[in-house]
Amino acid sequence: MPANNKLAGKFIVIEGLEGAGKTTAIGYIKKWLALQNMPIDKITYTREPGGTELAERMRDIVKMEIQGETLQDKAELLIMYATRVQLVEHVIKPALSDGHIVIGDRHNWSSLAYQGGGRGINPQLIEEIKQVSLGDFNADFTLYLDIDPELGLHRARGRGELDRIERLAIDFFERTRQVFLTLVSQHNNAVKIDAGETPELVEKSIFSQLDNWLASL
Ligand code: T5A
Repeated sequence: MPANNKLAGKFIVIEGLEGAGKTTAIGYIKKWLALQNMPIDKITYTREPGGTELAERMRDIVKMEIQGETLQDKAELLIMYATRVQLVEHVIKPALSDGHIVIGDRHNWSSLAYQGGGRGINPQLIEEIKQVSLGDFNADFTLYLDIDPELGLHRARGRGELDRIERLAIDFFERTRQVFLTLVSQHNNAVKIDAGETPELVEKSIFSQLDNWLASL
């Protein structure tokens, strides 16, 4: 079967800390998809939180700081799932049904890692919210870009001012990273990429992991 037929209807997710290079990696995946003769109009890109008009407005709420009122951890978690439901139902599922490949900049693992690991919310509670809101909907393949949080935040600072979450203490990101590492070790359909390497080496690793995954389909 031609590669582009195998890729139709698949959902690839890129996960990682801030500055890991997720946005940059999307450019590499775009190049790889062109090599597989995937038509441009059959590729859908998403980002979380966000990706629909309502979800983008909720993203603004999550990113902003309001004087005198703290966004509660559980409220933050629920907003993440509210945006995800909007995106999955309005964009991702219709695109997959239409034979697109969907490339997601973050998905469910970000909630387990940031709200579970970083904020310390019980992972069982997160799993229950995930089941209620999304059921068994999951990524087909996850590329986790692993980076030392200090380096990631240093890179993120280079592209502008840090937002509400990015200004948290480094141990928040250490805990977040640990959950990502545990998740990648528990899933056969996920791989870890060393995102601390040069862009050329990261691109090479992503190409080789995508080649392996494609061969397994
Ligand atoms: N969040 C999100 C939750 O808490 N729970 C959730 O459920 C979800 C979905 C989203 C925030 O929300 C949180 C996590 C986040 O705090 P965002 O803006 O979508 O925020 O995501 P960020 O991770 O903050 O996006 P960044 O732009 O910071 O990171 P990227 O996309 O990983 O990095 P990228 O590609 O923009 O690269 C950053 C810089 O590094 C350079 C790039 O040129 C760029 O300047 N770079 C490299 N430099 C050297 N070597 C390399 N290999 C490089 N790769 C990239």
